[in-house]
Parts: sequence; structure tokens; C-alpha cells
Amino acid sequence: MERKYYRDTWAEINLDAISANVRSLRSHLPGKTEIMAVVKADGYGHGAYQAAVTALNAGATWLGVALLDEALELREQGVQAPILVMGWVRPKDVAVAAEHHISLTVFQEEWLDQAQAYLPSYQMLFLHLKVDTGMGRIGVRTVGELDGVIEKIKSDRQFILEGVFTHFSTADEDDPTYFNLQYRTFNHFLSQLQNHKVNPNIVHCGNSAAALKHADKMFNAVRYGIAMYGLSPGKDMNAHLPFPLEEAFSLKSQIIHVKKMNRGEAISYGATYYTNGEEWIGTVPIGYGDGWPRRLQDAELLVGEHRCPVVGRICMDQLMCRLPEAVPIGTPVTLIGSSPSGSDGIAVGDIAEELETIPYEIPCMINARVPRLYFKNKGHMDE
Ligand code: PMH
Repeated sequence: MERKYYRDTWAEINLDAISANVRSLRSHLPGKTEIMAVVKADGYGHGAYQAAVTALNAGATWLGVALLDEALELREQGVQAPILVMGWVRPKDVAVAAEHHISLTVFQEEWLDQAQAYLPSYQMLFLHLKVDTGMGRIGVRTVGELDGVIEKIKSDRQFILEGVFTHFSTADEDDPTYFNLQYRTFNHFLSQLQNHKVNPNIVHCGNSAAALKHADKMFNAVRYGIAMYGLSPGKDMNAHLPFPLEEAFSLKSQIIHVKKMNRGEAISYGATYYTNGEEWIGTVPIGYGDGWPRRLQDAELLVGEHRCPVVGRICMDQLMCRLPEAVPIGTPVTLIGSSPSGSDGIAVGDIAEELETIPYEIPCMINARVPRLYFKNKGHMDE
């Protein structure tokens, strides 16, 4: 059921774009390589449930999240696909994970000791061993640590080692040196698993960048995040994408007030902007309370087909822009995405550049006060 909204600012999520990006990767990868759709942080701000269902329908077989809460929310919404929590989960919460068939990430021997105590005797716990091959975040870093974890897993028949994985820190960069080092280290750890005679079903190392660049090196699964949403994993990759990516996220609003101001009149907090002459000023109902930060004061918006500068400080719920002429209330405003005619547009990457950050951060920063509306086959659909 679609929830009704009473505001004029919303994000449009093009599910067909997500679907196309998954299908493109599917045909780019060897047939045996599965796709884990990474839908943490509410599907990178696109909506975890909708992104998950769309990706699964397009050929993904696994879902990846960061938190147990995120996995449980998907289960509550009826998602039955395998889900891996890629972050650390408290040992005392393993029974909840087991009950909902949610796979967890393991890399600490003492974690397994504690988990044992919390796992009811009738439940199995599915685990993916995380190897830190150079990201320096979580994972076993030495063969000794790996041995300890593996011995502990082997000693308890309730622990099932389902997968093993690592994460690259520079896969999107042109220089392959560090990627190659991590890849070699991962292989070294995999051979150590052979020595223990354990063969996890799923071996995965690649994020979007690695999957796009090294499709043939991805063992039997990849974790597909940013590119699934149509965004490039990094600047170095833009010219080398093996297939075009379709951006799924747009941010839309409407003009809610228009006025003619005289020369020398001030706009917004701090009275930092004074009109240079007679100016048409429009008010747009979005602000930093929606996750549109004050630092975006220099980013332009599209009002109808016109590029308009923001004038004065961005407020919590509203911002003002200078219009080329009087426009009607309700005129469409595009903050991210294509203008109504499609002849102009503002990409997620443009906003990222303005904020000196990466595209990943942009849809994530638009917070839950901004409703997500889903579109498929050009039509609007229920949530
Ligand atoms: N696997 C893990 C363990 C991750 O942390 C991420 C993204 C992905 C896969 C997907 O990567 P991609 O979006 O580049 O395809 N994690 C993060 C992060 O922690 N900060 O930015 C992206």
C-alpha cells in the first residue's frame, strides 16, 4: 500500500535502472559467479526492500547488509533469499540470526566461544569467514588467527562454515599493485583452508569495481553495491566501464513560493545574499533537515529546464533560488536527475564533486524525511 505524503520533495527510484545494472553484470560475469546485492544503509539510500527484490528478480541470489537489524527488517518484509551480515554482530544475538536463517561474518575465536553459549542446541549458525587482506577493518590477519577460528568452527557441529571472503580497498584505482597484493594474500589464506580440509561453498572477494574489472577472478560470488545503483565506483573507472550504468536515484521538488524582490533586499539567515536588482526568487521545500547540506549553496538546481543558483543560506526545510522569470507555483525542481524534458540533468557525481566526496555518500545522505517513490517501466508503483 502506498503511503500518502503531504510534501513536495521526494526521491524517485528507478527500479528498472537497478534491474538493468544487475542484468548487465549477470551477463558480464562467468555463469558460475553468483551476485550478492549489497543493500545495506537502506540500499545506499534507495530503499533496501525495493532494491533487494528488484536485484533478486534480475538475477542476484544473495543479499548483503551491514547490520543484523537490516537483515531482520528484510525478513520481516518477507524476503527469503540468503542474507549475509557483513559487519560484526554481538555474540549474544546469534540465536536471532540463526532463527531467521541469516548468515553472519566471523573472524574472532573468542566470538565463537561466546556465540556457542548463546546458540540453542537445536539451531545451526551459518558463517562466512572474513579475511583482512589489507583493508585494515575487520577480518583475520594472520594464519594463526585463521587456524584458531577454523578449529573452533570444526569443533562445534552447530557452526557451519558456508563462505569465506575479503574486501578490497583500491579495486577502483588504475594502479593494480595493492589490489594484486590483496588478491595474492587472499589466495594464500584460501590454501590454508585447504590444509584444514574445509571447503566453504561461497568464496567472494569482489565489490563493484573488482567485479567490473576482473570478472574472471571473482571465485564464485561478487558483492555488488554502488554499480547496482548505477553509480561508478570511482573516477578512474569512468572511462573503463564494461557496460553503461543507469543511475537509479533522482531528487525532485517543486516551487512553493515565487516573489519579485527589489534591488538590495536580503535573503535567508545571516542576510548573506542581497539582490543585485529586481530579481525573481523561488522557494523550494528542501533543506539540511532532509540531508541537503548548507555546503550545497553553490550547487545549481533545475527549475523546469532552467539552471538556477541557490541564493542565501540553505535552511533546515527550505532554500531559495534565483529564477530567470516568474514561474508558477508547482513548477518542477530537479536537484538530482533529468529535467522534465530530459535535455539537461544533474548527476549524483556532480553533487558529490560539489561536496568533495564520493557518489556513495549522496543518496545515503538524503534522509528518511524524504519519501522514496518507486518507478518501473516508466510508471509509478506502490511501495
Ligand atoms: N562488500 C563489503 C564488505 C562492503 O563493505 C561493501 C561496500 C561492498 C561489498 C560493496 O561495495 P561497492 O558498493 O563498492 O560495490 N562498503 C562500503 C563502505 O563500507 N563504505 O563505502 C562502501
